[in-house]
Amino acid sequence: MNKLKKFSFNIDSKSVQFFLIAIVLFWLKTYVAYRIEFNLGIDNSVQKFLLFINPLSSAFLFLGAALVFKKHWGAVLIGIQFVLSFLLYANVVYYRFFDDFITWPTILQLKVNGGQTDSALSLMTPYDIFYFTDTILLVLLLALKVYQLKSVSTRKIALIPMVVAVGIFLFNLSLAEADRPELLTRSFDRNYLVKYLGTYNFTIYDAVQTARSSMQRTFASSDDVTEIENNLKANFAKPNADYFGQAKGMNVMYISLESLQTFLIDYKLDGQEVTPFLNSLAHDGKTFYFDNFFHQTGQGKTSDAEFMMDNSLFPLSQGSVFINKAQNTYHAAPAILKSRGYTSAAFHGNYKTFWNRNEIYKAFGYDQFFDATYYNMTPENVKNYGLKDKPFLEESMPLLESLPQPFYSKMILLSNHFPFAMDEGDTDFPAGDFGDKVVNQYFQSANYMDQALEEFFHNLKEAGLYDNTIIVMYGDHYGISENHNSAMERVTGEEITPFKNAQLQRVPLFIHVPGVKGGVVHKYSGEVDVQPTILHLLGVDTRNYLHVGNDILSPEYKEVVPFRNGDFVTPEVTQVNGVCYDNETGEEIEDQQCSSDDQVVKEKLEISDRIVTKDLLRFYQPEGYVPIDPNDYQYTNGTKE
Ligand code: GP9
Ligand code: MN
Repeated sequence: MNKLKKFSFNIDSKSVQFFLIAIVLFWLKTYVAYRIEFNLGIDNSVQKFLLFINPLSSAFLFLGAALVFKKHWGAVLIGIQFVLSFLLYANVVYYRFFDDFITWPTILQLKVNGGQTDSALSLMTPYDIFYFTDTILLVLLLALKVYQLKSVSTRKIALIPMVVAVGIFLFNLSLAEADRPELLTRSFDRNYLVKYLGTYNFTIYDAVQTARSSMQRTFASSDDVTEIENNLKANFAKPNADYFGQAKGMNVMYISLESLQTFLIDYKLDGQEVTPFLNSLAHDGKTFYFDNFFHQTGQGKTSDAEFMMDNSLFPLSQGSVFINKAQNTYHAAPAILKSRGYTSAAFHGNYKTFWNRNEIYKAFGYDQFFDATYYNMTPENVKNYGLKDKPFLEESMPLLESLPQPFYSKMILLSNHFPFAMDEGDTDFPAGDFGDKVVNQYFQSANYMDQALEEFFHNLKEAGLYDNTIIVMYGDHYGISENHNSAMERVTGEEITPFKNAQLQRVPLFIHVPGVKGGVVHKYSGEVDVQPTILHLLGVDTRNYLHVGNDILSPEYKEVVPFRNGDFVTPEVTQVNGVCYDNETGEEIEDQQCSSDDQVVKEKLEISDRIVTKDLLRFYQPEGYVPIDPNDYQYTNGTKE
């Protein structure tokens, strides 16, 4: 009780007033900046509310810290206020140019590049003084002696604003997590983190992530590479002589089929095929269709799949490799092909910061990134995460045609994304009737995607691109999670056991190579294997690259497919959570093969993790590879108004 008294009586009311004025000014200023400077895509009232309260916890936390400096707390508070204002303003200016928030890696890089003072100046206006008015006002209040602050008698007084700050922050975070689950673990997008947690908290979060990531790489050296190199070379599957170089000089186009699982291929709902176009490719004998192909993604979902397609390395077991390891050195397909005369481009109807694509694409060597700013993002064209597949693919055609050939490109589709809701008029396909809205809608949105693809293929043929382009289409990850197992039991007519669930992680893979006979390939394979398969078709030997996947078409390809969580499948057995199942019966078995495959899988994942977390490719120069410099790339849309 005595202590409490001390708290309440030893700070005079004038000081409390001054402190609260500082808090309110800082709070409102930050909120105004959020509203007028940043395009945060606020789409519901929870998000509106979160945006309004999120500067408040930072205000209490940082400004409250000034009270630790008993005598000079007023001056310290103004100092802190100024530093925070400067941080906010730096973000405002940076955003005006880059449509993005500042991150620690970019600040550190700025030091290396010497910064761009001229262009920064051109982004400032005299009105920007607004961002410092609160600091100026506080200085005036003290200088003109409107407030004469007394020193606080105990440092412990600072605990009060700290507790308030933590309270508000936890409230804020719980609302944010409810609106956007796994916000911090998956982290998705800087825009989201700022929208939900605010710029100041984002800077702290980013600092922790950056520090963790750079610690992991600090103790690595070129010695770490030798063992890995030996292992990967010993396990290398040499190219198939029948296919090697068959597509030499051709364009490459990947199409990421959002959330498409293999069970939909040839599936009929009420007698109607859900994906008639893809089904026709699966059976045309001209396209390679892989019916035992599995996704190997972790929390980074779409971006993890992209990571594997470009790098033939596994994504991280936790968090997103796109976000946490964007500063690494990579030997990605766009960079490998660059020295062979290829131009590369990524196409996606969402904004470039999502999954930190605009940063990591630089490390992969993508020349161009056509993000949402290049498309007509009208309300009727947009659903869920971005542009619907039909307008996306249509509007991509002229952009694609503008690329110098040969090109390496990827189209990342979006419409078939959880929760698979469609706008009226976009589908006349029947919904399922399985007692689960998400599952029911899945058939409609997959059918929409299938139609979009058929139109796109038609346009590619019209444009003369079809005959000189390898087209690779893959389901990026599952669409229907285990939460929907009871509806899935009705869809598949089988009980979804852990074994069955693993089998459901099949996603379709199609590879069309002009002039090469295709057919159904039953080999058990995964996303990490696609890159060497395609590079070999293009006549690029991948023997000297530190890539963990192998060419699926090689006669030496070994059919053991690791999942990111350490489970795996082979043509004979499936291991889930350490339990081995016989593929034919689905029954648990004690199997010698399972334990030796388990070793292979663990080793493969471990090697990949070492390469990625320790950033080992920076110590390794594959023979014939011309390194690229990420700093040479920038994805700002010059044509944007
Ligand atoms: C967002 C899109 C969807 O840009 O790629 O991401 P997901 O949630 O599937 O990872
Ligand atoms: Mn996805």
